[in-house]
Amino acid sequence: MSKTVITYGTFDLFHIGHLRLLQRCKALGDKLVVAVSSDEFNSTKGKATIIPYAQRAEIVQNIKCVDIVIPEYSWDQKKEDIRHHRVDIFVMGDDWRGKFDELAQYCQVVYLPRTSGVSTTALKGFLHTTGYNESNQPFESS
Ligand code: C2G
Repeated sequence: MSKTVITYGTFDLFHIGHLRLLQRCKALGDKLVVAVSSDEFNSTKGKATIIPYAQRAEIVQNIKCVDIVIPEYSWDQKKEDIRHHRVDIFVMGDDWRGKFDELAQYCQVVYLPRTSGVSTTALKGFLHTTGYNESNQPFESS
């Protein structure tokens, strides 16, 4: 009986913590659906993305353990996503522990320990303190 896993995230400046999370999600089932936050939704989280949604989604789609990428437009779409994709397990890193427990009425809810020592915020801070001049323009790959 195949098992479908779903997880949500921005995946900006994709790093090893994101990869490890996705790999561990996939290890819990057979099919992995990843909802990538749109730039607009991400700004409601108080975070400005550096890498535009289309590129973040394409990077995540091309990761070996990822089967389907969908956009995340709002906090409220999870229940519908779980129904639509017949999700068995909802997974988030444990910085979100407890925040999505209400989804336990629809599927199993799992919080996995984060990978220590790396975060997009830390990467941005490192670039800033080492002289990277944070511009407000989104990064446009050449
Ligand atoms: N993560 C991790 N280890 C890190 C950094 C992140 O395991 N060192 C996990 C987070 O816990 C999350 C996922 O990687 O489960 C994606 O992290 P972000 O891109 O920061 O996503 P976030 O902004 O937390 O958005 O509706 C839920 C939100 O969209 C989650």
